[in-house]
Amino acid sequence: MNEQRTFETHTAYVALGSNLGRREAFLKSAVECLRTMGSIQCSSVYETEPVGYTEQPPFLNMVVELQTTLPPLELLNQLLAIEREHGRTRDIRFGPRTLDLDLLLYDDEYICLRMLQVPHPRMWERAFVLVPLAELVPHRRGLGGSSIKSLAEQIAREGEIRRVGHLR
Ligand code: PH2
Ligand code: MG
Ligand code: MG
Repeated sequence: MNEQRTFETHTAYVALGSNLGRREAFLKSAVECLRTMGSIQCSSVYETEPVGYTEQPPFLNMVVELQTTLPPLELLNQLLAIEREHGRTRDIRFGPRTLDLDLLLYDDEYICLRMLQVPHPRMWERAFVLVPLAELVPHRRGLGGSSIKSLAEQIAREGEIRRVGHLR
């Protein structure tokens, strides 16, 4: 992995989630922050049942495609800074949060560092990630060589993920 800044643009996919407070406002504000880092394209927004730690409110989730010149670790640091600016605290693992920004994919790179793993190791089992991601890159190959679209269809269960529209 080359951590030097170049003028090349890279394509990154970022998952956004919120389940505390003004969820939609947090997503909107985070999207505006991402827009300052490059050009973006947004999936729809979905309301999703909590996965993992289930004693918490439902989430709003979406995915953003970002064209950026930032190398992966700089991008990660920016994402963590945006989370902090939106009142994110880290109490319960997988627990409620005002804003979660997870780097899913960065070009076709594999990154395996203590603080950053790309592709995101849990993305393949999460409908709240794969369904919005499939809107942006349905034909991209994912785990086991299957398309993101077919992986999303395999795990999306009715009632657990519901499209609520686009951010305006
Ligand atoms: N994030 C988690 C844990 N569980 N469930 C849903 N539905 N959406 C999330 O974004 C989410 C979750 C940890 O990051
Ligand atoms: Mg997360
Ligand atoms: Mg996170």
